[in-house]
Amino acid sequence: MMSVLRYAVWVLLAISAGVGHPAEGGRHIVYINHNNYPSLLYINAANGGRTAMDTRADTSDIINLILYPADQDAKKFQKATVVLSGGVEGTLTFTQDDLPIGQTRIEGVINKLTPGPHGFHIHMLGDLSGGCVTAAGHYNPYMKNHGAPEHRERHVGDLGNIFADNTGQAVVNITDPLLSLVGPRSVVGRAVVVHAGEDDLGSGGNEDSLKTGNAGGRVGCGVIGYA
Ligand SMILES: *[C@@H]1O[C@H](CO)[C@@H](O)[C@H](O)[C@H]1NC(C)=O
Ligand SMILES: [Cu+2]
Ligand SMILES: [Zn+2]
Repeated sequence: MMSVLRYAVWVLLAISAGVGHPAEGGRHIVYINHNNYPSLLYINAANGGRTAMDTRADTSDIINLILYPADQDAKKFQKATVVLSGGVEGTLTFTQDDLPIGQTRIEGVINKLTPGPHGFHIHMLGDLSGGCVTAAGHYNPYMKNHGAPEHRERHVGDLGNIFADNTGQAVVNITDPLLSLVGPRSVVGRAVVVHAGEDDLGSGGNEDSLKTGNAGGRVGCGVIGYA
């Protein structure tokens, strides 16, 4: 059984090996997330196989099933980094302290921006072979409209705006409940994109506002990778 759990399998359900709670040896966590009723099912082998359910705020519309073997180091999946290029300069760090569904923090500094607000998103692809444009559209696994990060109707990749000061520097320190570094909605391998203009957060009153936020061209991008 344990050797089977060592391999990640991606089907309709994602079974992700590699994150564990060594201090609680023998415990496996099965995370089931279904139709806005996410739940955490603990199967505790060390406790005679007793199970417990827990629910947390989440807006997923698909089923996530993640099995965590107890003997691997979760810390491998808790940090990611992005080096931005394509006009702007900067490095961002992603941290998710409470895998697999805890919030993710993005911290860093971006330079060489024009002063003012800039749309800031995760785009679907990590393909920057044609520049930032080949990162494709906003990462939107649940097929929602574009919106503000605090809205329920939003793309997973919608992180609002960052704000550059008069020197062109933006300090980023965003905590987002929907971003994850593991599981079916992981952003690892996808791209951060910084836009030339302000994201209207879906309130622009036109069709593009509900797709892109009318944030304009792409002035910087980088691929998110585990760190
Ligand atoms: C980001 O904000 C958090 C919470 O306010 C704080 O603990 C952290 O130190 C901040 N990070 C940076 C790089 O300023
Ligand atoms: Cu974007
Ligand atoms: Zn969006």
